[in-house]
Amino acid sequence: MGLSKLPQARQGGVGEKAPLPAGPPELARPVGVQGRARHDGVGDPTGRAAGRPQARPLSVYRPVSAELAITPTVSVVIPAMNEAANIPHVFATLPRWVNEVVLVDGRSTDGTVAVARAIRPETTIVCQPGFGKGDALLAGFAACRCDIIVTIDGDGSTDGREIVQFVSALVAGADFAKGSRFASAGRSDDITLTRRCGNRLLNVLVNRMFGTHYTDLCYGFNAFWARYLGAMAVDCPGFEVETLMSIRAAKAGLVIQEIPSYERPRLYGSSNLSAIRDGCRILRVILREKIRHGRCRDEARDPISRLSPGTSAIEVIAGPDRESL
Ligand SMILES: Nc1nc2c(ncn2[C@@H]2O[C@H](COP(=O)(O)OP(=O)(O)OP(=O)(O)O)[C@@H](O)[C@H]2O)c(=O)[nH]1
Ligand SMILES: [Mg+2]
Repeated sequence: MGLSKLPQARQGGVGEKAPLPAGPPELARPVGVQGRARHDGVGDPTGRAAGRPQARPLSVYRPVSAELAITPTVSVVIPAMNEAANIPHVFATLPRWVNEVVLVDGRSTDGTVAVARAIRPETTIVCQPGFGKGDALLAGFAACRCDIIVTIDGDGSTDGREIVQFVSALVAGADFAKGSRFASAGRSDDITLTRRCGNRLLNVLVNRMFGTHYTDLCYGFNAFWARYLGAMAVDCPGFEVETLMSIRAAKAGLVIQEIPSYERPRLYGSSNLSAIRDGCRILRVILREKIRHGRCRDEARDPISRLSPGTSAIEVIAGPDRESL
């Protein structure tokens, strides 16, 4: 498994998030007092506890596997353009402990949004403002309210049951969990020979230029702490987005952990990716990032404002009452 040990980033986050539901009620059992006790009586409206230790609210017990329970909340962002036939399969693999699912629709004409809402009414549906997968992810990130953000494709090629491995890596200390079809037990039954070779070349290039150890730059299954959105400062519209995020994560000094992943062929429909066109776009992004010496932590501390300067950033067309969460 490739592991890039880089200095810890100091980059700040994306601001305060509103509280989220803690997942299914049966998973939300308080188990004990967390944090240090207060001795000042603050927070006790009766004043009766003044002078006595005051505990913080109980934390929530959220098991994500037989061996692990976590406190951070998890958003899953799914870019989807005409994936109505695939969305039921994608949703079916999502773990029950995921707090928020954000589906970013790319002006689908096949009823993708209706299918998503019918199967999972609490899904947050975002209408992307522009075009392309990068644009869709940025709009999805802007809608996320959780501590951890996971990105997964909507074509059924990736398995949501692997999310636990990404989240485990993050809670164990990684800043950015990068899915890889070519690390350790990872595999792809989807990628063509041409694209496999192109991907390998791009990996070699990036690893040489930025001192990284990536094995799979162009893969859509990734996870990171939301507080590092500013460090990655996504500002590209297309399929080059994963490469850009990977380079910027490295430039920002994030701790990067690759997670082996299995990619199956997309279930229905056809790919939106063009090997030549998108390969060139990825190459351009790599060169641009090399020329730009500045570290990303100094820029775009508010990446969401890049969406549509001066206007409302995203259009959330359905989802839970955002004020109440
Ligand atoms: N919202 C939105 N989603 C997109 C856009 N382009 C691609 N997607 C989604 O991004 C995911 C990945 O796109 P794919 O077309 O499967 O591309 P790929 O996985 O890189 O290539 P294949 O391996 O050939 O499938 C899918 O869920 C697409 O529906 C877009 O412009 N807008
Ligand atoms: Mg695909």
